[in-house]
Amino acid sequence: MALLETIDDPAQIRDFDNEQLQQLCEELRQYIIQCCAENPGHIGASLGAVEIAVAIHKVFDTPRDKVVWDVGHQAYAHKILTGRREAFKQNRKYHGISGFPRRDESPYDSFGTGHSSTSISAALGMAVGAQLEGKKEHVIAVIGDGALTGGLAFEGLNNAGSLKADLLVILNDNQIAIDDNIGALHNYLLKVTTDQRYNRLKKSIWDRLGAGKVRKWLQRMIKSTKRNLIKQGGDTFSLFDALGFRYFGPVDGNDIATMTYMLGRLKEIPGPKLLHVVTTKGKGMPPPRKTRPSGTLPAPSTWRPASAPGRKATSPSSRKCSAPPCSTWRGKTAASWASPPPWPRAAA
Ligand SMILES: Cc1ncc(C[n+]2csc(CCOP(=O)(O)OP(=O)(O)O)c2C)c(N)n1
Repeated sequence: MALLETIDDPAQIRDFDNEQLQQLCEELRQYIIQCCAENPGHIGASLGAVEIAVAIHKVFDTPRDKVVWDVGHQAYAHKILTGRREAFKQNRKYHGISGFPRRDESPYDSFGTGHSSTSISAALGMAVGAQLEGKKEHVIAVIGDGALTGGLAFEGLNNAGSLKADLLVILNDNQIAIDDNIGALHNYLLKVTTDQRYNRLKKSIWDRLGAGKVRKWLQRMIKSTKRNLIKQGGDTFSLFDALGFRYFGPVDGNDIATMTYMLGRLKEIPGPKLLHVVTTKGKGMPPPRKTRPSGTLPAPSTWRPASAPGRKATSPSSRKCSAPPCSTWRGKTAASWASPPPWPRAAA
């Protein structure tokens, strides 16, 4: 932890080069894994968002610039970087720090979270407030593809797009929420991230980006060609544009060089913009089991908190074989507990 143990304030990383940032990300991952092994928490979401946190604190002048983490369960790297490295050992413990951002815990936690889908509206309020006070502040909302499906997130997008506020939304797309994501928005994002023509174009654009006027002109031209091509290509990329946002991405959200580069550029662009990043939930951990516990599902009478009397422990080795997703699993368990309806069932 050579680098991490020297950092008590994110201002210390602003001069880091990509190599140092990369090392810092690796150290953060190791530290999160190490601490969560002792003291469990939202490890998967936070491991996936390490580069997002590092890039934000590298590029933006936090805490003057504000970052709002949706739900807040993915913000462990942010907490560790913002003066809570040692305190993180007591994450979620009695008298320890909260597992979510809290305004009374740190000036870097600009919004108290826990509930999902609130970040865009909260960040929008901050951006409009700064504008009214004539302050030059950047406001960033980081929201997952799961939380984006919440109605309040759309209310925020709708509002921000019409107010033309200076707001950056980072959409952290790992294609999973608590369980695998489903629904039309999920299908839409999948279409965006897997569109090969788009990805080829995107790569050629970003590869060409660099200094020099000719290059800049070329970039603009390629960009507008890309947009036109995309628009002609159908409705694939129109959702965020239609809501008044400039859409950028998809880019690799676990690549620190790409992330700092993109955020550095977006910092200069006014108005509402959305950066779509693709990340891997649980990055750095061994691959999760493809299957879920089955057959070991405790009978309802034993499905109680670990400390409750009568609970049966299920050792990891006894958990094997395939089973439905955990939402189905939970639903079925709850249904099995429910009393049969008082009226007679219709004959099938
Ligand atoms: C209002 C509300 N409903 C439900 C939840 C439960 N919840 C916790 S995290 C989460 C979404 C997680 O998915 P995503 O936003 O994709 O983030 P990821 O964990 O994949 O990074 C939800 C719905 C919540 N926190 N608040």
